[in-house]
Amino acid sequence: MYTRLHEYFDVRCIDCNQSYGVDEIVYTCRGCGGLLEVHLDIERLSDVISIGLWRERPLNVWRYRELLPIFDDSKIVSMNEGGTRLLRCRNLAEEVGLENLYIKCEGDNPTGSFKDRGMSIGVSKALELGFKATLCASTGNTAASLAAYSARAGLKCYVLVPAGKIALGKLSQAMMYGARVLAVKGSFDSALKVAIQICLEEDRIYLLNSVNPFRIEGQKTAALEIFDQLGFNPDNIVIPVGNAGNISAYWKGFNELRMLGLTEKLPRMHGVQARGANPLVKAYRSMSWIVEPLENPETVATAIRIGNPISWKKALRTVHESRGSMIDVSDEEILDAQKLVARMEGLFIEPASAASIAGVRRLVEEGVIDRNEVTVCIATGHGLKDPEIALKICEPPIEVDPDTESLRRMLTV
Ligand code: AN7
Repeated sequence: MYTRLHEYFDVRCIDCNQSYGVDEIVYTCRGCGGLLEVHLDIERLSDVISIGLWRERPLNVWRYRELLPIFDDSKIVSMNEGGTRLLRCRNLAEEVGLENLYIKCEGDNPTGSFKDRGMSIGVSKALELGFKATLCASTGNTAASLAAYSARAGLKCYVLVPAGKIALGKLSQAMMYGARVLAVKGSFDSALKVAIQICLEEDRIYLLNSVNPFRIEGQKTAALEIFDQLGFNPDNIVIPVGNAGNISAYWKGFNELRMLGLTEKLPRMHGVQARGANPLVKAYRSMSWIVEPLENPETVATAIRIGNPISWKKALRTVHESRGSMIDVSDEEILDAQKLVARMEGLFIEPASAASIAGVRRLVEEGVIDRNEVTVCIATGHGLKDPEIALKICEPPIEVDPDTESLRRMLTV
C-alpha cells in the first residue's frame, strides 16, 4: 500500500517554494539557501488516513505511518519511539497558578530524549537513500540518539560535540553505542557549520541535524500524540528552544491535524530559551526578522547552549502564526524549576527541559497564559542525562553509622 505514498510528498523551500523530490539529497535550497520542509498533499492523503485505524495501532511514532515520508517498509529503523506519558501535574499546576497543567515526558523515549522520534525517520531515510554512514553536530542528545539508531541500522556514525561542554550521560551513550565521537574545539555552532560543509562535500555521509527536514517529520508526531492523549488540542504548548527544530515540528504536526479536518483548534506555541543563549528572544522582542547570532552562548542547560539557531525562521513563524511568544529564563530559574518538578511531581528532567517549567511560571505571572487554559510543557530529555547537575545542586548524602541510635538522630518525622 505504501509504495504509492511517495506520490503525496515532496520537499519544499520555505522561502522560494522550490520543490525537490523525496529521494534527492539536499539539505538547504540549492537556489536561495533557504530551509527545507517536507510538504504533504493532505487532501489526497486524507483518502488513505483513517483515525479509527490510527487508534487501533499502539501509541508511538509509527501510529501516524501515512504522514511519515518513508516509503520502503523494509528500511524502517524503529525502537517503538514515542508513546511518551502525558502526565497531569496537579501539584505543580497549583504552584504556578494553573488549573490544568500537563507534562509530556519525552525522557521516556529509547535514548531518553525527543530526538529519537526524528532519528527513527532520519536513519530509515539514510537506509532508503543507500547511505553507509551518518553524521551530526550535537549538544549531546542528538548524538546519543543518532548513535543508537545508526547502530541498529548497521551504519557507521560520526558525532561532533563541543569539547568539554556536553553532559556526561549523553557522552557516555554516544560512546557506548559505538559512534566515533569527535570533540570539536569550539562551540556547537561552529561544529554544526563544519558538519554541514563536510556532508555537502562527502556525499556518502548523511547529515542528520534538524536542518534535515525528514527528522522534523518524526518529531511532529509528539503533537499528534498530545491530541490523541487529551482528546483535543491544548490552549498552550511551552517548549524549550535551542536550534529551534522541535518547536517548528510541533507546529507542523498541529497544522496537519487541522488540515486533515480532525480539529479546528490550534494551540499557542511558547518557546523558552536560556537567558545566556537567547538570540530568538531578542529578535522576537524587537519584532525583527533578523537574528543576531551570539558568539559565546552560556547556560547551565548545555542542551540549548546554542547561539545561532539554524531553524530560526521556522521558529519565529511558529510563534507569530500561533500568537504565542518567545521568552527567556535565567539559569537560576531553570535549576529551581528542575528541583521543583522533581520534588512536586517525581519527575527528573534535564535542565534544558526544566526551562519549559520555568517558562510556564513566568508566562502565568505575566498574564500571557490564563489560569483556566489547558497547558502542556514539553520535558524534552531525562534528568539522568546530566547527573553532575543533580550532584551540584542537591544536598549531598549524609554519612551515618550503621546503628539505630545514629540513624534515629537523622530522622525528623
Ligand atoms: C533536552 O542534541 O540541539 O530547539 O544537538 O537536547 O529542536 O534544538 C538538543 C536540543 C531541548 C532544543 N531540549 O531543541 C542537540 C540539540 C533538549 C535538547 C532542545 C535540545 P531544538
